[in-house]
Amino acid sequence: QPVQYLADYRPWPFTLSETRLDVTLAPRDTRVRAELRLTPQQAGSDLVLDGGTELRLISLTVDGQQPDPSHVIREGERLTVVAAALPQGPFTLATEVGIDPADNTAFEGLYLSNGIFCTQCEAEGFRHITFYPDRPDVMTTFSVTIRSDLPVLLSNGNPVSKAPGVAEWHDPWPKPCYLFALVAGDLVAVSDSFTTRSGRKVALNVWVRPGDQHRADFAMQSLIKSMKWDEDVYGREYDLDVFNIVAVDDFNMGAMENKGLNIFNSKLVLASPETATDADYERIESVIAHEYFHNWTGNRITCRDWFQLCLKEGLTVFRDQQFTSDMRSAAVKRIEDVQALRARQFREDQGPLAHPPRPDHYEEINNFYTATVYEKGAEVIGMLKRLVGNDGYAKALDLYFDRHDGDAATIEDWLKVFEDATGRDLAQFKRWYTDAGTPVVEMSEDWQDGRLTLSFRQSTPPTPGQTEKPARIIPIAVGLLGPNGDEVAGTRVLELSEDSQSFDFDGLSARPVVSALRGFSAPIILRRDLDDATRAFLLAHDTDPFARWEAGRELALSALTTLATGGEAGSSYIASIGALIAEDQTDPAFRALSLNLPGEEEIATRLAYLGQTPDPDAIHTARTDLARRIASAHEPLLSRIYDEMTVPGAYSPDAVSAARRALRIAALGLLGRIDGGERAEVLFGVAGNMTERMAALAVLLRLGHGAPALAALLDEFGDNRLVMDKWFSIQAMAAPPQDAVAVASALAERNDFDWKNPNRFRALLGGLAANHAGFHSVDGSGYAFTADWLIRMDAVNPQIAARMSTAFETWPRYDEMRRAHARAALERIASVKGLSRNTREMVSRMIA
Ligand code: HT7
Ligand code: ZN
Repeated sequence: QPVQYLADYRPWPFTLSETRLDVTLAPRDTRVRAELRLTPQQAGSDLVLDGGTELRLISLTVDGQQPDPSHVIREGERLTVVAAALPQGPFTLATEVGIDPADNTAFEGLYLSNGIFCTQCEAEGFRHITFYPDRPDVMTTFSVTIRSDLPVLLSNGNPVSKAPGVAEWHDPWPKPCYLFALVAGDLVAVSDSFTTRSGRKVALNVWVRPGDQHRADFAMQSLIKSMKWDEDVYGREYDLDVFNIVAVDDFNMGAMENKGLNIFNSKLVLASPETATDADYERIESVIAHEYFHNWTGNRITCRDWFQLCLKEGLTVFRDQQFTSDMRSAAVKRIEDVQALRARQFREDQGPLAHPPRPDHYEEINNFYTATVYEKGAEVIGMLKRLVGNDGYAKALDLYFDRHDGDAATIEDWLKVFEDATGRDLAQFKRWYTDAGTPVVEMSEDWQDGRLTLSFRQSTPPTPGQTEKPARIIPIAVGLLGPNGDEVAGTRVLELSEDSQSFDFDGLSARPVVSALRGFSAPIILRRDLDDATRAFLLAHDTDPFARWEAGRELALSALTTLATGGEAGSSYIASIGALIAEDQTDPAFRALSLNLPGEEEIATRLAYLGQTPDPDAIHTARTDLARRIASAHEPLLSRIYDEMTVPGAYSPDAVSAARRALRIAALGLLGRIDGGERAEVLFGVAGNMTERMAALAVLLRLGHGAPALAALLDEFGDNRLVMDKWFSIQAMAAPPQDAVAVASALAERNDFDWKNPNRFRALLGGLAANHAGFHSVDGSGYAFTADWLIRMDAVNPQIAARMSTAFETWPRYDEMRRAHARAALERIASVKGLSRNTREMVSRMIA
């Protein structure tokens, strides 16, 4: 398939008013009969359908007649019925194909996961089920009959009938085929109901394997909260009689928003205190919400084409972030989101894979489900909201739902509703969607006669294929603090729109300290010359939680980068952080976030940004040493925190309890540097929850004392896939760097390294990639090991191989030796005969 260009978009020359599917399930020979009700829109158009090369075409008729064989042409992933064989008015195309779900290891289309038939159709999986116009702008109602002896047979929409061996479903809401789903298996449901504000009673089910029911309650409660929140905050009601969620073990991503039948990776549904961490619970709540919110932002209003992916994903991430802020601590959520954005999206923007939130070309769309499309897409909406205000945002969203319900829309449509609802011209703002790269904004201050002048200069470094980067609209939220820490001017949003700009603050009696980029008001890098004393002041006094945390982060990063390049630093940070964590009234989650040192990857990114070549071993040593110094300097305080932050009573994943545990384990991580792992060993033995056990295990592994704890976990949870995924990943992640590749290699030899399962593969390979100094071993062993496995995975599951290949995306910033090893590994992957389009595109972009 050649490169696809946004500029080449053309509407499909037929309309499709109805799709009927009749599916007879069998592991090796499933039969799919499809009836499509079509009407030509342009005389003389051939009917071109998508269909995988593996589909066995059994029959094809047009209005019940078999066309002349010369009028039906199969070429690659296309099936064409030439115009001469088609009526000029409406007609029915009927096909029957045979497919082999048991052989489907790519988990795209219809496949078997542990005895459960399930589907994954986004982005272009439906073409592996039947011949079809597999594009999101073709929307139709679906009626589905499923034939199988399995007890539970599910599809989209509302149930029509169920008898032994057969079930019928009808989805009245026109949808593109990427939202189609079918599930069949021996499943049990945790059930509840939700009555919408207009009185529709919706049956809710979370379907899991028998025996897992007790781990599905939290997912159900998360769903109910999401349904209520979307009514209260966005006025969006659910629109079917049932909402089903199914958990499956083999799944390429987190979850999928199929209409009325969400399918989830089991790790995002199943949770119990002894198997799931606080982070798992928070993630389950947010992903259940995310998929549910797609019902409006994605399903009722979908995307015209896949270039518009951030239309649904950016908005739905933005909505799920708002939801989590409302359910938990808004300040903590914002800091977590910024950390994730910087770790994943800034990394993308600064490397060879940089692309805009709305790309204008791609080879393989599955490679564009990225942090840029999702998380930066959400940040862009956050900026829009900041620029037009809460009322403007609410009006624009109401207009969006009114105007585009039932549409396959574009980013232009989205911006137009904001323009029409608020009167604001968004032509320049649109660059956030079309231009790649993270803008760098330099801020300087001038103080004269009671007037403070803030001057800004913005620039965006070039990215692949985009050298010119005109100025963007950038909202910078600023507040001013007086010498005693009082806020002398509340938050004001400065709007940058030119390369250079200045703003005055008049009538000030003393020179204030500027708190800038409050709430991380734009996804940029803000550069300002601040000394440690001013950062320490902001860390002590800033009233904006993000800016406060950021001041501490900057102090830590400046110490760590100095230490990693042979300098002396850290005392200012150590003193400031001690004062912060001693603040008993401050949210423990905030204190925990501030106490956790930046990771090694983040330090490397900062060094690269400063124009230096990061040395992974020196970074590791610098971070370890600083952690040890913090622990020694504050041992009594950390020890008190560790003892006090226990959570009495039965485990609960709520935000308040989780915050206490977060601070407790942050203290444990530091104390483990000086107590020989004594506390961690005790905690691992007595903790009744996975959060504390995993934290304790990480401490023990770092010290090389993890064997007994690992054996205990294996004994207790050897048959629990989700716990075993953690068991694999933590070993690769927390191993001392010099052992990391050996540890990963030994794990890969185990019988329970079921590598075709995406979670298990990600656990091991992702765990190693997260061990910064281990993955970037100077002998190239981390790269070689990863390349071996990517090549192996590519032959069975290209999506997973391509996604995991991003472990290499930062390779150009390292030293010559490492670069040579990385390039060799990438070239070795590129040289594989029959390499998938997915991995080929990723690797060639990385070595371009
Ligand atoms: N819209 C979904 C994205 C998706 C996906 C999910 C599972 C497996 C393969 C997939 N390809 C694309 C998930 C979401 O963003 O909600
Ligand atoms: Zn999504």
